[in-house]
Amino acid sequence: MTSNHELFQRAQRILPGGVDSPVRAFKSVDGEPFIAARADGSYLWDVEGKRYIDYVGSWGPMIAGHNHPRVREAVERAARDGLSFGTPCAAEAELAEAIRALVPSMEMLRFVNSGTEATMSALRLARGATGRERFVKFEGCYHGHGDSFLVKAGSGALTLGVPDSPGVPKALADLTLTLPYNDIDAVRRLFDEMGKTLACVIVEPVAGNMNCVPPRPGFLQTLRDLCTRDGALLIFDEVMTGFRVALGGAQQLYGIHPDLTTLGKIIGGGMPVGAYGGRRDLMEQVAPSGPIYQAGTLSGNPVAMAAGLAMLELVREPGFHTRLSLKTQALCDGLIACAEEAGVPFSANRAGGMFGVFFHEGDPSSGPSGHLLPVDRGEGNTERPAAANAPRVESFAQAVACDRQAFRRFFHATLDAGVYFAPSAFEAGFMSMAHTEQDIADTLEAARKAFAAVRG
Ligand code: KE4
Repeated sequence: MTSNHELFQRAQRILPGGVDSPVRAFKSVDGEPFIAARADGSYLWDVEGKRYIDYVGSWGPMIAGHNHPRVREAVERAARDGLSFGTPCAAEAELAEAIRALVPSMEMLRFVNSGTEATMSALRLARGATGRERFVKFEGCYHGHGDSFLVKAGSGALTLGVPDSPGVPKALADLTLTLPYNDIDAVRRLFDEMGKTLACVIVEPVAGNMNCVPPRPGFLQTLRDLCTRDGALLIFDEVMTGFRVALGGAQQLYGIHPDLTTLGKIIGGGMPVGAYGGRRDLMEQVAPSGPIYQAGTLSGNPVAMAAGLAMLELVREPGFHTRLSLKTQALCDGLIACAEEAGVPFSANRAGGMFGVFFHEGDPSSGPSGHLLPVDRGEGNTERPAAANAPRVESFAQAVACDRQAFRRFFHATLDAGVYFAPSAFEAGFMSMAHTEQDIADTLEAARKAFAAVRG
């Protein structure tokens, strides 16, 4: 039997870092990744046959559990008719209509092959439609690896961008303005100064790439109001939150109507699919109906569309998101209780089927706390959390200040016990409908021991 280590060694000789996406390499938690051999339901198995309860779920798509029979059978059926046509196929409009039914702000949309393509295209559309070049993103938010997004806050008063990766042209980075997430005053100041020069604001409506950080009350509405006032477009990047924090995504959960939305992950059911869409007057400016160019060989691939259609059927089932939220709540409340028992300063944020765990420096007497986001009771009837459950972590600066070494120890202790959390203190976790009460009980048993290891 080939070992995880041998296969990773082989991969490192031909793939940069041995991976096709950096976070998979375990660089921020040390150690080597396991090599997955198969997945089913809430579990992954590595090549050595070890089973893991999986809270990464392929970084979001596996909300119904891995290898769901209805998705797999849809893929098998579609594949029998051919893998790719390069012509229109009926499933594209079918899936687009299914998405619009759940996300009505997407009056018209275009399929691409990843979240990165979706955000790159939405930004080009915003720039083309407004004739403006500058745009705003938020520190700690990730919108894929398009050049304009690999930019961090500059030191300048105008928050001019600084490339966050070699290869990103300074001239392009200068057009990206970066603000602190959840900082309403900073947004107001920037808009007062240059709102009428902005093409758009792009935001993760629940941040999932600085760990899980929910929007402060009023943050998203302020973005909406100021974009409307100054003629900038509001882009909700719902690649992660779409169909995960609520059936209609964060825009349904928080009642905000963006001009454009980007999607990915869940809408492909595990196959490579992204989408961008929104106001019809904007989308009709995309080629070939308009001059703003965007294209893709495998966009709208029939097999991927079939997977997406099957997945949306599953998430539309009555009570899906209520049940998913309750699973996430059981996990987070249990982790908070285990941390309290061990005297580890800890907090957890959650939103529907996504969550984040934070290890705090310093005095355990500060105790753990949790942040309850509105729990969607279905039909958008969300129960607002009591003010007492204010989030412990609601900014990038607070997330960065957390104890990464403690997270590393927790991550490896739970991994050794067969529980796979995201291999980074700055990633969100993902619950699936396949996770059972027993899975959560087993996870909490492993966590109880892991918190003891963190305490040392
Ligand atoms: P992809 O190009 O990876 O399909 O999507 C990019 C993207 C865009 N917007 C948001 C809000 C995202 O979270 C992502 C991708 N998410 C990461 C997880 N943090 C994907 C995992 C990875 O990079 O390997």
